[in-house]
Amino acid sequence: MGSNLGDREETLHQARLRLDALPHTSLIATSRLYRTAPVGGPEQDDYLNQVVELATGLSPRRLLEAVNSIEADLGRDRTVRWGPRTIDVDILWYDGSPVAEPDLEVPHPRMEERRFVLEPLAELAPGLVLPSGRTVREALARVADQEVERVTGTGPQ
Ligand code: A4P
Ligand code: MG
Repeated sequence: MGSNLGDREETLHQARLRLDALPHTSLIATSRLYRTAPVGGPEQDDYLNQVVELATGLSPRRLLEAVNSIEADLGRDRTVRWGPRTIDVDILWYDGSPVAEPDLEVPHPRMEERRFVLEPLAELAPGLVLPSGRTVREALARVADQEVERVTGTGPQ
């Protein structure tokens, strides 16, 4: 998840609550929050990024629909690709079910190039083997130049 508009911590908190409240779904692990420099898009503020793990009975497709409605609920306005957003929730990984469709690709095709994804993901699943054959930990070592900083605040995560 990523947010770079408005009260970013509160938005991530609301997104976690909504994910946990989805049918047949519960939130089982959350990374800490990371303050990250924007990758791509126009000049914009830093993001807060977080990775969460869900146990779910929803299919990848149903999960995407649910996630899209959570984004809409939290005020996501899709005008600029890679532009600033109150909330972006992407499906990075779905156990056992790769999906390759025009509007849904899992594992997320750009996750390996992005420290803002890999750093929080490494807290939850450092040994996960990505499509390149590298583990999350190995992929992370290759993007060390991107600016990412763990948020040390005391608020809820
Ligand atoms: N879509 C396809 N696969 C997926 C998936 N695995 N999970 C489709 C979620 N959605 C998926 O996404 C466009 C369409 O992607 C969706 O309608 C869905 O059908 P979007 O959220 O509307 O637009 P976007 O996020 O601007 O585009 P995109 O291509 O998903 O962007 P990225 O590559 O995910 O990058 N920098 C920092 N520091 N932190 C960030 O969080 N995020 C982005 C977005 C760019 N730079 C960033 C961050
Ligand atoms: Mg997205």
